[in-house]
Amino acid sequence: MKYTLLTFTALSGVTFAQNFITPDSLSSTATSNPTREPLTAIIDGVTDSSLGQGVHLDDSTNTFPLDISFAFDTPQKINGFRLWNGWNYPGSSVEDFTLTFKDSGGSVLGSFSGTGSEPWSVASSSDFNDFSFAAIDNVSSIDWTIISTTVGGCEIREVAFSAVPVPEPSSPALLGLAGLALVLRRRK
Ligand SMILES: [Ca+2]
Repeated sequence: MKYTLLTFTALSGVTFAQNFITPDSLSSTATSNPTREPLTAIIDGVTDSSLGQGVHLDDSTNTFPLDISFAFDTPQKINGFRLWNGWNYPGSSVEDFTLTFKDSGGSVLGSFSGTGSEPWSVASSSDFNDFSFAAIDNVSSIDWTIISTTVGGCEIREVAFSAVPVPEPSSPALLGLAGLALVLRRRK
């Protein structure tokens, strides 16, 4: 029975929930509507549709495709993208886009293409587009190319990326796995 307990410990310490992180910085030549907010409003951690929490990139001041580059202070293993698409003006959001993942030297590690969808009404914090893909390791920067938009540009409240957590050596998961390995060795 002791063996069963150790096995359970190993499984209970492993978490499969997605862990969303905000990029540490961004750069772009895009121009946010001057009556609205700076581009950094899409990585300020605020996802609701109140004024001041998102950007409006209209096609009178921007040319699409349009690039926004995100950077992380430490390399990340990325397996998902969450886009709080649209803001408080239904009919203006990101449609086709590409994400290009790069390492700290600027070499391309992989890419992902997706299509955003417009919130059906004024957007709420829980109203986002989720995209999942095979994990890409050692990502230091991500180029987000917005290829097409709904009507006359797009509004974006926030972006985040799903990062695969690196387990701490002292975490219950590793202790459990070590215990399981010990039991398997003893069983031989
Ligand atoms: Ca925001």
